[in-house]
Amino acid sequence: MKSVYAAVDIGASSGRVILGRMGTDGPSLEVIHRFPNGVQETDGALRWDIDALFVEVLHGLTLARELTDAKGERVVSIGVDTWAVDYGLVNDDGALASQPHSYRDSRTTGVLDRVHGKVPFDRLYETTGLQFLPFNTVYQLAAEPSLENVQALLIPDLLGFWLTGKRRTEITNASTTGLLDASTGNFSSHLLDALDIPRRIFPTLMEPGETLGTLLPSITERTGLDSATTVIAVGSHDTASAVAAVPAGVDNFAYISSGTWSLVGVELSEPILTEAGRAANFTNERGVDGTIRYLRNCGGLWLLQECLREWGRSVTLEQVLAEAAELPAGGPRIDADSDDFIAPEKMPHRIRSAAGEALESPAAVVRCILDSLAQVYARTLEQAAQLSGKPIDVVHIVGGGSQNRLLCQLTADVTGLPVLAGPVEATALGNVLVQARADGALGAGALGTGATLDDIRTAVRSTAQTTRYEPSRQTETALT
Ligand code: ADP
Ligand code: LRH
Repeated sequence: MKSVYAAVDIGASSGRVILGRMGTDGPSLEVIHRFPNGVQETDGALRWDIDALFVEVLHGLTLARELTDAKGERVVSIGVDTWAVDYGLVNDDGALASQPHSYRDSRTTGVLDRVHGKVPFDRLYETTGLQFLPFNTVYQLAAEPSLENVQALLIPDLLGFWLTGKRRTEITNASTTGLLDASTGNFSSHLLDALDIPRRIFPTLMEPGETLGTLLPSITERTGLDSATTVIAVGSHDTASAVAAVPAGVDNFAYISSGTWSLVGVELSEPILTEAGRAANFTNERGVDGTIRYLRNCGGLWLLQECLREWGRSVTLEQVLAEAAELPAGGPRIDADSDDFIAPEKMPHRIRSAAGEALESPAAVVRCILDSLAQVYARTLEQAAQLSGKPIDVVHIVGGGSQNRLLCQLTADVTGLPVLAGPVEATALGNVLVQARADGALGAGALGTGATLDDIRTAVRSTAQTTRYEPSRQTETALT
């Protein structure tokens, strides 16, 4: 029976359940279920509706079973990745205290000084190498009324717990908590103690490729999947899975994982915990196979998503992008990276105020967003090269934003570097390929479980669709 791998990939704006198959040419994906995601105000806070998301996951897995049954295939494993940082608090009986807070909630504003009073930010950075973001898990935990007798399960770990009954903490996502020691790869007991966070707060760490467990009877009954189906830890931080599937064929590459956020950086084998890196707010997040994602979390297409939400049906993404592409280069720009754009609501108004110029049409607002993002990308890539000493010959853009032709071209223009855009579903590919490797199925079995990250990328290149954008001098000079 042919083996199929199910990837559950939930971003801040949408989720999907995808079937991955390994063919003689390489991996192929079939998106079988898509569902929207977004923050909602509930009980006076911005939260994720995790119960509704889990219903969607189970629906997707049921479809996976139906579709594979019909073809005489079998879902051998499931991997779950989501956005980072957020978690659900679960008591000893496994009950969830409340729907998880979203990182866009303002509850951490009042606790930053308290945390830094106990451990100043430079000391946090020295240990964790994590960039300052006001919503890092460490600050969210400080905003909880109590951490007694609970464990924090990061969102993919929470979904994994609901599928298998097993509690673990996958390491790529753990590296976004602000409590993982970047040098040792363990939670820092020193930081946990200094911040009065109980040591048992996070379940034991696990690496991508390890088995979390098999499905609970309630899940096999609900989905029809068999009880031998395993849940495999993948790069459960969506960005870790996306970076694992960057179709790089050379060493000197940089990546932009472009979705709600833009994750802009390079891949390293060791963390860089320097003062200069801290000043530039670069992060050292863990990647698949112990790699380091040396990157900055920069503003992203959230700005555009929020404008579209406000404009409603009268403005479509396709139309507004086409109109924005017709506008001249060199228009107004904003700091797309500013914390002022983290919260939802009134985005067009906030962008117009920040631009300080009349942006008459939706297309003018969109052009301003994209010019500004391209500028942030160029600045960040230059810093990444400088701080890491790693030259950059090509920039890979993956994720939903890789379909935005204007953004890709502007990025090539402003950086002066070729841009290779795609695959759109890099995250799901990274998820599927880590599962396939764990199953010994990467490289048609020849490489088996010993396949490296390079082998994973070679597999991606064999079937991924990419579009190349060359820098055009005209726009480059207009924007820099
Ligand atoms: P996340 O994982 O953070 O939810 P995605 O990687 O799914 O984000 O990317 C979502 C973004 O991709 C949207 O905000 C949108 O701007 C962009 N996008 C999606 N489809 C298209 C398209 N057809 N053309 C251009 N951009 C697109
Ligand atoms: C992208 C992402 C990013 C994090 C943010 C919270 O989806 O995981 O890497 O910084 O969400």
